[in-house]
Amino acid sequence: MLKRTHYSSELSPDMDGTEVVLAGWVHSIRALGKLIFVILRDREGMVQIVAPKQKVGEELFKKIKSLGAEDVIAVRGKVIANEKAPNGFEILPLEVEILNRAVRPLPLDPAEKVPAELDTRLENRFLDLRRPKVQAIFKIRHEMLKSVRNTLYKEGFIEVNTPKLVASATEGGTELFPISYFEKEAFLGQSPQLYKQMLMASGLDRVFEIAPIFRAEEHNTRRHLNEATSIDIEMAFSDDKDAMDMLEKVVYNACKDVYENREKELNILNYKLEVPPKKFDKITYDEAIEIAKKKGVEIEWGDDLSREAEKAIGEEMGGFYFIIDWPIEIRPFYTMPKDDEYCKAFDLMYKDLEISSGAQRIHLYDLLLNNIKNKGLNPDAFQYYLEAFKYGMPPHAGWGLGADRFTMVLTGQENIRECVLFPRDRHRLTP
Ligand code: AMO
Repeated sequence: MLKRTHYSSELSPDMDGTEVVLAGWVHSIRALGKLIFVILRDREGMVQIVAPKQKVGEELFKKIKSLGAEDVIAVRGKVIANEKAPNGFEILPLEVEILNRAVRPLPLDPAEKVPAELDTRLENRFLDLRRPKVQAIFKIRHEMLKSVRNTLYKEGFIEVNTPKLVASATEGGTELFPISYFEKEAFLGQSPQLYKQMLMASGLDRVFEIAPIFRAEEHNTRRHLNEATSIDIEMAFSDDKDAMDMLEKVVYNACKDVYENREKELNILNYKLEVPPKKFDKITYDEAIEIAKKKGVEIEWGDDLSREAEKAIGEEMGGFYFIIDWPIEIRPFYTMPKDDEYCKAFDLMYKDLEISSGAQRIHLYDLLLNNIKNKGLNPDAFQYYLEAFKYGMPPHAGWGLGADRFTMVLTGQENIRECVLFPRDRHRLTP
């Protein structure tokens, strides 16, 4: 097999005369009598191959002519500078290896001559992913994940992996996916919450995990998945403000890295990403409710923010902002109270989209046990977790940042499914 020497993006007119090997898919082919134009597409872009019969010879010409859309090929050829070619150069083929043929007609056209509905695209996701626009989203997602890891490594966080087969719920409100675990009842993990906290008692001190969370949400929205990826952190000897500072750093750096390193992909998506200021505005829950009320949304103190409320608040605030000081009743049992009514929880919003939730946690055994009881939960189900609070648990705080929702923000997508390779929603379990 011919071995690739360059991606298409690594070629330029000043390489005129250089012999290279390219590999990829036939994006399009056009035969004009004794001249064939093939556009070869690889991960990094496209390149034009021009085969004049008289130069490449009868045999190679015939082989090239036999190619069809989406066949996989490797081409050994010469870079020829040509002002009229798409990027100022083209490839004169010397050898073509047909690595695999594609069955035609294709269920989806990666060349995008025929537009397709999202459902059809997701059904044929491997083909859909060949589209530069779709690949751009996942390159940006990759850049974000790399940036997040780099920031957290720099801040002294240790990357961990916690179990996803679990015995109890953590986030009140959302439903669990039950599974059969031999003779026991078990569930798919909604959040690494309890494990992150137990690790604070282990002395690992600062941990993070990037892993799936499973939510049996019945509703099919543009912001919810049944399997999402969560970027979770927990930091000991820290409070809610420290956790928010860390979230600002992570989000700011990711925006900056995507802006600086993925200009090409942002252009393909035709999206103008703005690097936010280093510090984000903070409003209290009470202020958020006032904004929503002022804009005519029906909402009472103590209600969670409805979609309408989020939209109204997002319209007023724009960009990234925190909502802090939430009523105790609407936050999970592990959240540290601030006083009798409010707790040390926060949400990070981007316009009307919640992208992260976090809090300072309760590190005191008695208070935590009381809270579990007050929320109507069974303390026995949390015994293994509660133990960690008896023998030296430091104060701690953390957050979960939705990787899929954050990718929506970084790529300007309106539907979360666009930001996930193989989304799981109410109606989709394959591919
Ligand atoms: P929460 O339940 O708010 O908090 O989730 C944290 C973030 O994860 C993302 N997210 C989702 N994304 C897509 N589809 C879903 N169904 C979905 N559910 C959640 C969101 C959300 O902001 N244990 C806490 C975090 C913590 O306090 O550390 C938790 O899970 O972006």
